[in-house]
Amino acid sequence: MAKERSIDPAACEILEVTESEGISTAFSRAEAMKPCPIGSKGACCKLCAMGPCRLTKEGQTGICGATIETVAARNFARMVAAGSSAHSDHGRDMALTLLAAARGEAPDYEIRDEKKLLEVAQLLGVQTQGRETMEIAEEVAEVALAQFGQQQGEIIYLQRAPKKRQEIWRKLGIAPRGIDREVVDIMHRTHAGNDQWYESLLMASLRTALADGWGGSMLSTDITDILFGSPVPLVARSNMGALSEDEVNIIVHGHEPVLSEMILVAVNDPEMIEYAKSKGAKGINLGGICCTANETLMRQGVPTIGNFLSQELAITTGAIELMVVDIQCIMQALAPLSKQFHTILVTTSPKAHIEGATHVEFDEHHALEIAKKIVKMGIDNFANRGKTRIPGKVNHLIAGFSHEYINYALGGFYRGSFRPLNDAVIQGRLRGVAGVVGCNNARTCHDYAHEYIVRELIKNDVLVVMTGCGAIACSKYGLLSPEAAELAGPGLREICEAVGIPPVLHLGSCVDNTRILTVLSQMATEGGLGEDIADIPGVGFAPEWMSEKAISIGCYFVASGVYTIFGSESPVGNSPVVDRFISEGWEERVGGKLEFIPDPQEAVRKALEHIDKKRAALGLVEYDPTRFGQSGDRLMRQFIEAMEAGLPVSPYSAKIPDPSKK
Ligand code: MSK
Repeated sequence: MAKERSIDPAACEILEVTESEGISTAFSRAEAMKPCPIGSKGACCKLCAMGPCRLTKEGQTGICGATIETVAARNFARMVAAGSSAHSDHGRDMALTLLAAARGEAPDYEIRDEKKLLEVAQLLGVQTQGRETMEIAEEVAEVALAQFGQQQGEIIYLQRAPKKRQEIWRKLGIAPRGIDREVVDIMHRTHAGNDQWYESLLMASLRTALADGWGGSMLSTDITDILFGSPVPLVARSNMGALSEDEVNIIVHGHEPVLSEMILVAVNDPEMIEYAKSKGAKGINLGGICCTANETLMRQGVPTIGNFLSQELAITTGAIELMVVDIQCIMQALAPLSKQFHTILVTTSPKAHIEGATHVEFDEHHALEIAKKIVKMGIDNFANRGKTRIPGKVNHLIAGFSHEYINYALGGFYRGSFRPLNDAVIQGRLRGVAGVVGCNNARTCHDYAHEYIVRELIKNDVLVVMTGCGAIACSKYGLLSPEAAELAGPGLREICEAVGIPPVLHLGSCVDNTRILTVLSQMATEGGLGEDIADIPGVGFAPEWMSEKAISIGCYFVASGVYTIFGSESPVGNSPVVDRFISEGWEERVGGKLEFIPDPQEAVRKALEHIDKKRAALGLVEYDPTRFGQSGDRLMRQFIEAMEAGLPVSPYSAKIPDPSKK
């Protein structure tokens, strides 16, 4: 049974325990409760107290007369608004932290990437010459925050998109005016008795999603890099085998690195380590779950213990003293589950309380002090640890790519900028590019679709970039390691060997999908692949999506011109008209389309067909893998040797972090 629920051997091992001991998990609950067939396909309207109206019969309307098209489109639009608000509010909190740091009110934070600060300042129109770093940082934060409340005009970052793309947005009237404004616009227009034309609702949804992708989320990524450093590739570990039998295990889970970076500082404090030893532990071991894992993984090499569906399983190992969470993707079930073990669950965000958890409110003005208090709680709990069952499964990956690093790596080893990447596509060495992102979903086999799709794409010479829980999934199967080049098609393998990169690049957390937008934008402006993102032979995937954030992400990719494929059934499936509009209708207008394809094989087939169609439209040579695959390179060897030795070295940066953290 466990093997049908997950392809992750560590997860399967723990699922056997939960099944035999009757411990409730998302896996068992999904089995016990089938999804509502009306709500899951967008046919239930509960926007007013005359309903809920369930439109299950041909031609049926709600009490107010709303058609199935209106109901499905309104439900979809509200998913976009909720997803956009979550990611963008995360971006706002990053900007507020930058502001506090710049004003000297959050002394535990600093500017770790000054170069990025200056780049962002220039993009935001902030004067840099003759000014102190903190003065620039303060104005960058203020300008960023003003983007949220802006009422008119356009958000600044739209200018990062290719000119042709910007014109499309303006012509269609979907260039976002302000980040918060677009979210409120959707909530207003979906109130009973307002916008009741599915086309209008769905085009407005694209504008809101753009405010997230090219606004709140993009600001979040940039400001996070400024505060905590832009990622540089490093070798790290993945899966539950990275938990320690003899150290205090502390897990960070959620999304905002404002918390997790301070917890990391606290666990490395010599006083804390000594304190842990005084309690009988050999030290303190930090691990991550979900996107907080991605944040600390890509910048600091902190191991990822698992993705969304691993959060309960990690506690079931009995080896976690304390799990500290902030925002998003945290299951309420963690609170009762942690009581069955010795784990202390600590919530920290005023926006994310969970009944039964211990709440220690985080405040960036006293960040380290609070982080130490939380770590101490974990250490004190070590004495309560009972029987553990840590699965001995661990994989290595290279994390921490960014558009800046891709640019640098290709430039450093080749001849500059994105030219080599574009040339590889033009010559057919790469058939195309793909972004595979998103969550896990207990309605599908854990990690299966991620692993299958990515393996097939690289086999077909498609370079893959990944974020979020999808990236964590594929790291567990070795796909983010240089050795995975052996699974790649001959052209992609040749590039991996020459440049020293894996065929699947880790680009960060789910908020960092904006890095993919920037990569695509730079490819489009580099030349040779058309003038717009929609011209590039590329696709987007969210094979195991579950969150409203994923819907917003999918929509901003579509609005940017990308063919985007989601797994599972369509959430607007009960309205064929709306389902067709988000595919064909959007494609006619913005060049990108959204399709829900539950079968991963069919999804890959359609993706490759699309890539080939785009190649043909550009007049590129037909993809022919037999022309490539004759090279090798020493850099690849170095990576493999480093990983075989279990060293967290980064041949890129020549930085050798503390070996005790291996
Ligand atoms: S954590 S939104 S389950 S990717 Fe970003 Fe993972 Fe999806 Fe949450």
